[in-house]
Order: sequence, then structure tokens, then C-alpha cells
Amino acid sequence: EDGYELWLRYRKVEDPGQLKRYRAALSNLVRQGGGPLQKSAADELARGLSALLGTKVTPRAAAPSGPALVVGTRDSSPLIRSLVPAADLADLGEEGYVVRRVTKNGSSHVVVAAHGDRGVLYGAFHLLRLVQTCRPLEHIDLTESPAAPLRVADHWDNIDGSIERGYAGLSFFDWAELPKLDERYTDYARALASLGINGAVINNVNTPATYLAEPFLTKLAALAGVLRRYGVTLYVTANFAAPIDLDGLATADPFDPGVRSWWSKKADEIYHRIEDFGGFLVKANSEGRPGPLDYGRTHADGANLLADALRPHGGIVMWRAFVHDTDAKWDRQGYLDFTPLDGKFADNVVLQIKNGPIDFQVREPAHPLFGSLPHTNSMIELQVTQEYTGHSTHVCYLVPQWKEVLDFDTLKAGPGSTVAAVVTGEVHSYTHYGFAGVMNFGDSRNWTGSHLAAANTHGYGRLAWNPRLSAAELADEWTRLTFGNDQHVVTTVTTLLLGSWHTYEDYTAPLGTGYITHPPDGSVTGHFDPSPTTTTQFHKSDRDGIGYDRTAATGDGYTELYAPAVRDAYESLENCPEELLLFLHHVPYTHRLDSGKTVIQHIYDTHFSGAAKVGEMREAWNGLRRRVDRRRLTDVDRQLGEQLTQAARWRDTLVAYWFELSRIRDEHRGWLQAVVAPADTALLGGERNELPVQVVNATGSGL
Ligand code: BDP
Repeated sequence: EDGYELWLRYRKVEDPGQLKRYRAALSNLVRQGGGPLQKSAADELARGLSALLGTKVTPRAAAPSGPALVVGTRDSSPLIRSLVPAADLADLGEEGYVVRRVTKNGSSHVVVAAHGDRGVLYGAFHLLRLVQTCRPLEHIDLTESPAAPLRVADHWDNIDGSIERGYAGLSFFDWAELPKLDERYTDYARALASLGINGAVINNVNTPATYLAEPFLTKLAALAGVLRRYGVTLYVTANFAAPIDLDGLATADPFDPGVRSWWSKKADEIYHRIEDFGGFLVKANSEGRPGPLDYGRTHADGANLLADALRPHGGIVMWRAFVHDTDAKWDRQGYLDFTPLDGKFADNVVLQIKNGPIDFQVREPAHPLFGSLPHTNSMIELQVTQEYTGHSTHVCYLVPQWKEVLDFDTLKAGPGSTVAAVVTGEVHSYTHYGFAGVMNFGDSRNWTGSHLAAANTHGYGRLAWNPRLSAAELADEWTRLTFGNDQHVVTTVTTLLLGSWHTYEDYTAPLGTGYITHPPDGSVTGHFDPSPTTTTQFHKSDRDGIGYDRTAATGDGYTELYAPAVRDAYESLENCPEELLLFLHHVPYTHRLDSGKTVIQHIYDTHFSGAAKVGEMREAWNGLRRRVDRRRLTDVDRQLGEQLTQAARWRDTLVAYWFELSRIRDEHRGWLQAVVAPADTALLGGERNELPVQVVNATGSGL
């Protein structure tokens, strides 16, 4: 197995009793009418069930004489009309569905019914999941609809095939070949739809304007055609200076009539080609990108310019809140720039806000903009690709991290105004809201570069559908879909996944230490290697202490951006959540934690225990020999071997760094006083695998 099928591996059901029951219930597939999405649903069921049941399943339109699997909408299918009352589907919207047993004329049918065709497709994938994970269908009766309308996959892919922060090969969007279509586009669309993802932004946030003109419009239209059959809407990142770059206008000022009419004509042109085009994603006035501030206008002016052009066609603008001019106020700038604009954005604009205030670090508090924008549509941006969390080398299952952010109670609109409630439109009356995930897909055969990284893709999509699902449920589901239902495999892999984020945090940046990876230098190792000496502006370590003081009392005042109860907790050394201690406070190395340990001892200990944990992960994985196919077993073993090497580098680099700064001896490993290090200015500036620091034990042999 090479991983290409992702979680859509339809392997024959192993349990003989269950197989018999599934065959009796699901072999006879009936679909009556419906559009292309219903056809995709029936095709997927036929494909999946044929393989799972080991018997050919073919969709038919004729009413069955015995038990059947009946899929469709009341509008298109007389059979569905006779089996499911209208009232049961009325509140489900276009995307919700029911899966249930219905007995009629003595036959017990499994029914997948929806109000809209998209719902039928999602219901079909749900049923397949149930069979893949070997769930009983005897008394099945479930009703589902998504928590939010926007569930988007953001690709940071470039025209030349490179991917910004991509660790799974090159882009699979082949612009040289398009509009010629590759089979992979269909499999991509199937993968998204199977999770309930209904939108895709196919180009980098740092984009040239090129995508908005020929020959790209033709290429985009072809791609949109494939995605449409799976309910995925195409979006494009727009470069704000497109009127200048594409047609030589003198300005891109949102108040210039020529600019306004340029965007409106451009929108007409796009919709002429792609009638269900979703709209634009925009990164403006951030990290050198053009934007409305270049003309003395605001972010709202800029977003509304594009929103006005898209409105007649039903399109939207996803405007990014990731803005920072200087490191010094990076943590607060998004909040300071956007809260004064609350209420000024058009209703077809939605602000896309990263989960935290810095930049997808291993640990950050929830972004203070959540809950602070009662009159501005908001969505959350999560990073599925592991930019700062180990690329495709370190196993780092991010669902637990995302859950912590989503469950965080902002208290901004009273108790219960969690981030999840905000981005699912429950707190404020938003018209557009939801989720964006920066994707980890590339052209590598297994899509994500490492087999286990696909758990993040799956987890993102499923959480966007239902943020109430737990990390444990999602890890269990993904593991069963990916490796089968052997309980030993399920327990081993889920345990490995669920602990992996904390493990990575332990040997890289415990206690909210912050941004500590090597800045990008054009090489793929950017944001991968430890580099404490070049990132002191984030972790603020010096000879006396460690951590970034963001308090109002003595620091930069970041804590003030939260609701009073949160601010008070963050402000106080005693009540601050320990995992964020060094993100919010600067403390002496000897500051005592709840455990009674000093901060420096905790740092030493977690680096050692975290790195050791990787060894245990590898050992546990290798216990799956003969239970997991050879190829994937070897691939993951190799990955964990590399992770082990890298974790040791992180441990040794950082332990040495903080010993060198603090000069405080490790209570448990006394030999740390024997760290041999050059002057700290030169410390660890070196290349990968060329550490200028050597940690030696008491007998002088290398560690
Ligand atoms: C950072 C990435 C950079 C992105 C930027 C963004 O390092 O490549 O362009 O975020 O989100 O995480 O705009």
C-alpha cells in the first residue's frame, strides 16, 4: 500500500458475521434521479461497497423487491418520498442528511436521504465510513448537518509547482497541462468531499495576479468542473494590485472609479467562465503584499471593493487578518488594526483569522480577535501543513491543539462564547463563517509526504464539519479507515497520534517558549531546525530569565485584548495557564512551577523526556509488524527514525543553549555543567547536523 487512497481505502470487511449483514442490507443500491452530485454519491457507494462487500454493487433506478440501500432527495426520488417524511429533512439545509433504517412493506431499507444533492453525497461518504469502521447498521438513525457553511482547503501552491510550506513534494495542480485533466484531480475532490470540505483556494496567499487572466481562466474553469461534481467550490487568491499588474492601470486605489470598474468587469469575466465561482481570498498589506493601505485606505475599503464586484454573482471575499509590520507588536497588530473596523466590512466579506496571534506555533493562546468582532463575519484559519510543527518528519497530530483553541471560551459575549461558537455563527449573527485549513497535500504518492500526516488532513475536515468531535474520536476513526480495525493497531496508532503534539512541544518549546525554529532561508529546512539564538525577539531569553512579558503591568499589554476574566488570569503569574507561562511572562529560571520544579529544570526534563518518548513511539509502531502492511510499516519506521535524530538535536541544542545562558546545573543530569560551548553569540548558528555545541557526560563521552 502506498497511501494514495488516503482514508478512502475500501478493503473487504473481515468479520464474517458483519460482512453477511452488510451484504444483506447494502448490495441492492437504488438511486432515482438527481443531478451530478447524486451521481457522484451513487458511484462512490458502488465503488466502495463493491470492494467492502466483495460483491459487485451497481446503482439502479427501479424500486427493489426486497431490502435495499436507497439514496436520494425527496425532490428527485419517489422512493425517498415514500420512505422519509418531508419534515425530517426540512431543517437540514442543502448539506445535511439522514442515514436510517426504514421498514416498509416488510422490507428493511437503509436510507440515505437529504434535502439537497450535496447532502446525499455527504451522507454516502458517512455510510461508507460506518462500513469501513465496522459499525452496526441494524438500528442506525442519524441526522447530520455541518456546523458552518465555509469549510475550505487553502493551498499555498505556486504556478511553478513549488508549494510555500509544502512538505509533500510539488503541487499537483499542473498549470502547464491544464485544462487537460488528470485523474488525480478527481481523487482530490473525492478526498475533500469525503470529509465535508466544500471549498478550495488553489493558489498561494502570496500570489501574482496571473491567475485572474487567460490562459488561467480556462484552466481554472476546467478544474472547477471536476470539483463541482463533488460539491467543492473553487476560490482563487487575488493579488490586490491586479489592475496594475494585468492591465497597466496607474493605481489599485479602492476609491478610484477605474479600479472599481476593472474589478467588476473581472468578476463578470470569471463568472462567465465559472458560474459557481466562490470568490477571492486576499492577503493584503502583510509581509510586503500590496493592499489598500498603500493608498491611505483601510482594510475594509479594500475588502469591500472586491466584495462589491463579486456581490451580483453571489461571491464572497475572505480577507486575511494576518498582518504584522514589526516583530515588536506582532502579537497585537491584527487586533489593533481590525477591531476599529468592526461593522465596516460588507456582508459578503469574511475575516480569516489564524488560530493564534503569532503564526501557527506549537503553542499559542487563541487569537484575541475571536469574539471581538460582533459585526464582522469571521472564520478561523488552521494550518494543516506542519510548518512549525516538524514538517513531514515529526509526527505531530494537531487535532488536540485545534480542539483547545476551538474550546477556548473568549467570554467576550458571556460564558459559552467559545472560539468554536464564534466561527460557527452561534455568538454573533454572521452571514458567512467557518473554517479554512492550510493544506498539506502535494504530489507525493501518499499526498501528505508522511502517512501519518494525513490524520491532520482528515481531522481538519471532520472538525470543520463538526467541531464538537473529540480528538480521540477522530484519531480512532482515521486509524480504522487508514489501517483497518485490528484493535491492537487502533490502540497503538491512536495513542501515538494523541500524544504526539505534547511530545513535540516537550522537546521543542515547552511552557509556551514560542517561536524558536530557524527562520526560512529559502531552503526547505526553514522553520524546522532549532535556532534559539536567532529568535530571541520571541522567547526573550537572557542570563536572568526567559519568556515574553506580554502583561499590562510590565510588558507590552497584550493581555488587555482579552475579556476581563481571561486577562486577569493571563496577567497573573499564579493563575496563568502553565503551558502559556513563557508566552505571557518573563520569569527567572528559578521560578517555581506548580510541580515544585524550577522553570529551568522543567525545560531540561521535558527536552529529555520528550526526545525519549519518540523512541517509545517508534518501538510501539514496530510492534505492529505483520498487522500493518510492510510498505507503510517501513515508511513510518523510517520517518520515526529520522524524528528520533531530530528530537535529539532539538534536545541537545536547547538544553545546551539554556544551560549556557542560565548556568544552572541540571539536578538530575549533573553532567550538564560539562557542556562544552563556544561563546554564546556563536552558539548554534551552524548548519543542520553541524552543531558547534557538544554535550558531554561526566566521563567525557558524547551524549
Ligand atoms: C507564515 C508563512 C508564510 C506565509 C504567512 C501567511 O511562513 O510563508 O506566507 O505565514 O500566512 O506562516 O501569510
